[in-house]
Amino acid sequence: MAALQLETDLLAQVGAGQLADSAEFAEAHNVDHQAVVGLLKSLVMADMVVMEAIEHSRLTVTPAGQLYVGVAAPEVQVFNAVPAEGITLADLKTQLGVAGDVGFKQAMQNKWVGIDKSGGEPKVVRKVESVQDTVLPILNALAAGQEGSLNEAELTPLMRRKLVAKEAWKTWKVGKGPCFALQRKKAATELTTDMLQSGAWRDTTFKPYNFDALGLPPSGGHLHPLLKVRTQFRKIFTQMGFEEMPTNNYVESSFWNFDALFQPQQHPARDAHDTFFLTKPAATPASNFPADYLERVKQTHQHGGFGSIGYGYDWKVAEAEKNLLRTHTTAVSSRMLYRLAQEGFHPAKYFSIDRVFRNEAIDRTHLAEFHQIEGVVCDYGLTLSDLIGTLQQFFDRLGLKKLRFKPAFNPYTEPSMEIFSYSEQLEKWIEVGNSGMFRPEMLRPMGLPEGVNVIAWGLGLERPTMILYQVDNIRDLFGHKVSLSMVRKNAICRLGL
Ligand code: FB9
Repeated sequence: MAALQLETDLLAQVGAGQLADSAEFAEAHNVDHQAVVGLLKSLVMADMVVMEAIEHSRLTVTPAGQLYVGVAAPEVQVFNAVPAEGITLADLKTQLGVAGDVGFKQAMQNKWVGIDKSGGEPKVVRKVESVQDTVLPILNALAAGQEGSLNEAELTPLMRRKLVAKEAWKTWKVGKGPCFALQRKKAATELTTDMLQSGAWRDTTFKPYNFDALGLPPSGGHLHPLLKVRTQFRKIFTQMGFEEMPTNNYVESSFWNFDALFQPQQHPARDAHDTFFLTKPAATPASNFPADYLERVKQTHQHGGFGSIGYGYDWKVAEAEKNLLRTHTTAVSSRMLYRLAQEGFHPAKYFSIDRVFRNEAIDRTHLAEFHQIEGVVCDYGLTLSDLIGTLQQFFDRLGLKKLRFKPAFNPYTEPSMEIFSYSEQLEKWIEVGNSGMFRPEMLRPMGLPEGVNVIAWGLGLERPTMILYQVDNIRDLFGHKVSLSMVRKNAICRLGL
């Protein structure tokens, strides 16, 4: 039946004061009761009618109880299935299925059966001669809709056994509302100049503003949590006077990624087990590297200098030419420090936050790529305490007040320290990064003046993001398994706030 016709009939009945029960109206018009309720709600919104709830409830046999209607109560089925010599519980359950399970517990409770352990295997045996099925008549009566003949005492235990349940629902008595009319006047949704000029606005019904309406959610972009945390880290670095390094080159040469950092060519990190080497373009011709600087790097690796004995191995330019996916943004720091030396040294503070790639085992917190955050401070006479002080400044802004340092080793820093902090959120000490003083074997060949020291530290972007956004597995944060709704709905980043 057309909605409008239904509305007209409904308003006519209300007008005649005869809409005592919305269910009867739905039945009479052969429409679903929910449709009538929907219509009523919109008429209430227009103040045309008022609705008064009529509570209904009835007891029905649950789907679990349906199994026994017209058969026998499960406990009776069990009793009947127990032969004089007894039966194992397993056989009973095989024989009766669900009824066996449910019935056995109840039959035990009714002390109709018991367990006889005297023989080998425990047997279910009868403990009474006969039983009377007081449950089946109730289930049958209910299934037949004869609820009236039953009393609470009989029903409560079956409700507790979830064989019977109370079903409650509402229908509505409908009366005239303050703006009742037999026809719904199309409520105007806007005040137009014509209405104003003609004065028609005076007897126009306007659709009431629904100030609770949420309206369309503002569409717009959504930042991935990693990018929100990155923004916070950027803010912290810029607040501390750091300048961001250009990191827009995932592909790097071994020269800037390893050799410039005084990382020896036979270092384990330099083989394909740890590093993604490129096949095309496989190499960066050495002519792309500053020749004099390349020679100094070679000499330093082979013979040392600047107080170092070097590694004493045969340094190969071919190894340095190999292209790879950068394993750390420290490769960018080496380029920046070389440029700083070439342009004429001045104290500087740099930072980088971008992707790095490591051919490592993937687990809950590690992928083959992650975002490295790095801070570098270069100046005359910098010491380890400057590094520790700077780290306290930096992590303090992350809300990590208490730091501990553990001696560590990096090929390009000496001394090196792993950084640990007490996370109030996780209530434990966690590793929050690594740091050190860049080696003179790295800095001097670049041309950085004697006396200039460079302190640096690094951490990941993924771990803080996982902790802040309670993401347990890194695959749910980064990669093809990420749910877009997580990106759409993730909260503001409160790091350092
Ligand atoms: O980020 C790490 N942990 C971390 C950082 C912040 C944080 O904040 C919480 C909100 C409160 C929580 C945790 N780590 C470094 C520690 C571990 O997660 C570690 O298991 C994984 N590390 C990555 C490398 O994994 C192979 C994190 C990544 C890392 C480690 C070292 C460096 C950079 C990134 C470095 C460096 C460095 C050293 C000297 C000079 C220059 C750079």
